[in-house]
Order: sequence, then structure tokens, then C-alpha cells
Amino acid sequence: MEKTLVLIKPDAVRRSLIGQILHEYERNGLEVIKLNMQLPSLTIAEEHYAVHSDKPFYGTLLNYITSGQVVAVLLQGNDAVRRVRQINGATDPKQADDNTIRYLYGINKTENAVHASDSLENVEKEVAIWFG
Ligand code: FUP
Repeated sequence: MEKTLVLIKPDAVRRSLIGQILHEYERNGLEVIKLNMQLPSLTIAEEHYAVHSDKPFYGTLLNYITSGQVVAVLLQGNDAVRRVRQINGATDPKQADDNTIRYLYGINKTENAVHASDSLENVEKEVAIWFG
């Protein structure tokens, strides 16, 4: 069993997609073991996206992620880190495989509905950021 962290991002929360997105994970055998909803502070946003601080889209990304409520979800299941990223689909919804969450609900590369940790090391870091 593995744990991974998902964020349901402001574009998806604004469009009332929380239930449908959680359903995608649950129907794929992942269990929700912790959940919270928060308006991220700039500090939390900067910590979460620290690895992108030198990218041209960093400012846009911080503005976006602090623009509304985010649902942080801790999921548990076999091979959770890899499987959840597969269920989410490619960063750019236009490139995402059919029926992935970003294919179904993503708008563009920034407003792409969800985030998921990309390694066990980052699960630990991101859980500390979002669940304190
Ligand atoms: P992912 O792991 O699929 O969430 O995507 P990345 O780690 O590559 O990117 C992190 C975040 O940067 C994504 F949520 C979306 C955002 N991003 C942009 O806003 N513009 C870009 O051109 C690329 C990524």
C-alpha cells in the first residue's frame, strides 16, 4: 500500500467538480484517507511550487493556485503514486489520454483541475505542506 497527495485545484472547485474527481479515484480502487479544503496562503503556494521558481510561468501559477479554495486529499492504494498520475493524465489537457481527469475536466496547462505528487519523497513534503 502506498499513499499519495492530490490537490483539486481552484478551477475544478469553482466548477463544482470535487465529487466527480473524487469518484474517479474511488472507482479506481483508491481510498480517501484524509481531506481538507483551504484557501492557500502565498507561503503554502511558494513551498508547493518551489521547484518551479525559475520558470517563466511561476508568477501565473502562484496567482492561480491562490485564487480560490483547494481540496487536499490523501489517497491510499497499491502503486498509488504512479496510478494517480496516470488517472490525472498529462499536464496539458490537450495532450492527456482519453478519460483521464485532465482530459475530462482540464482547461489549459495552468487550470488543469488536479495535482498529484510525483514521487514518494514529494508525497512526504507535500503532506507536510498541505496537512501541516
Ligand atoms: P504535473 O506534474 O503534471 O502537475 O506538471 P508539472 O510538474 O510539469 O507542472 C507543475 C505545474 O505547473 C502544473 F500544475 C501546471 C503548471 N504549468 C503551467 O502553468 N504552465 C506550463 O507551461 C507548464 C506547467
